[in-house]
Amino acid sequence: MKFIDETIIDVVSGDGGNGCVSFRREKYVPMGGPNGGDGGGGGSVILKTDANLSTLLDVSYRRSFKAKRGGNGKGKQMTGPTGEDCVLRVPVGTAIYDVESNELLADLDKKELEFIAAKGGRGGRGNMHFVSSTNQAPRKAEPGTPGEKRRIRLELKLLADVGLVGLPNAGKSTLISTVSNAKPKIADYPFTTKIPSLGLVRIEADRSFVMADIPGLIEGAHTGVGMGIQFLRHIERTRIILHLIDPVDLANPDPIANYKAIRKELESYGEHLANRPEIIVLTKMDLPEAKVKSDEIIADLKKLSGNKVVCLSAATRYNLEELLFSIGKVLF
Ligand SMILES: Nc1nc2c(ncn2[C@@H]2O[C@H](COP(=O)(O)OP(=O)(O)OP(=O)(O)O)[C@@H](O)[C@H]2O)c(=O)[nH]1
Ligand SMILES: [Mg+2]
Repeated sequence: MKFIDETIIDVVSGDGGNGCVSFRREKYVPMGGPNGGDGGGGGSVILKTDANLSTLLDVSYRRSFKAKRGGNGKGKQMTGPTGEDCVLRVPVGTAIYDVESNELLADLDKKELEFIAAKGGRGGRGNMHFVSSTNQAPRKAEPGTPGEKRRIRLELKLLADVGLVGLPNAGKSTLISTVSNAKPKIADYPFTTKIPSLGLVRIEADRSFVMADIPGLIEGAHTGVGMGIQFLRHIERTRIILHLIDPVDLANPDPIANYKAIRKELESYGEHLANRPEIIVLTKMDLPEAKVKSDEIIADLKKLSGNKVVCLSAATRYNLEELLFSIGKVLF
């Protein structure tokens, strides 16, 4: 189980703009004094925590992040424009390390925290600053200081937001492998999944979450039957439970009874888990008999659970968007 999301990026701040050499030109004033303005400061690369994110997916899509250069100063004491910062949004809990020294630079453990990963260069001073009693017409101005360049590693301990539960063969691993980067083993025999896995799911720009796939539960799991309920601890802190039901499970032909059996196992694990928001997912809708069966039971299942029921096919992606949308509504 990959507990840590990690990515390495290059951050480059903007150079400061150069100071300007310029002199006043006015009618009837033969020798105007120096009036070259300062260069603008370069932009910084800033990491900022966002409570809506729970993975580093958005950052890891790009390798390098660059802020803008400051503008050069101009005559008439005009300061150059400040370079725009480059702001990266990262999830709360992101730790930042310098790749070269492996030093921990910052631990962004609260929301709306900022860390300047590369500070923008300073703008150079224009020649108006260099007047002295011996030099009334300085031809000197400073160049801006260069921006910083640094390679950093972002590290995030993953906590699952969404947990998948259901009988063996319900289609849990197939679902996580369809919507996320997780690639668990999938097969048509029970208890294919023996260890939990985590997947990162992206639903739109700046919206991603962590899904956990765990081994199937069966009736009596809380007494140790099958693989037991010990794996429920991996989804203990999730914010939603997706309860997957195969409506045409040959080994367990009554989907309503299946639903109740799994609910009983969740309840025996603890109220906190049983009271978690739940979305029921009827799987394998590409099979005609699954569609027929789901039409028969959907009203009863809604009434019994009081929860949303989504009919889904991971194989054809039927209603996959709708499911992700419903998850997004609970999470964000
Ligand atoms: N036709 C069809 N078959 C599916 C679909 N999703 C899963 N399956 C099949 O159902 C079987 C079980 O799928 P898994 O994803 O391994 O089920 P699981 O819930 O992870 O099972 P365990 O790990 O044993 O608990 C496999 O043969 C899958 O190919 C689907 O959308 N349509
Ligand atoms: Mg599985």
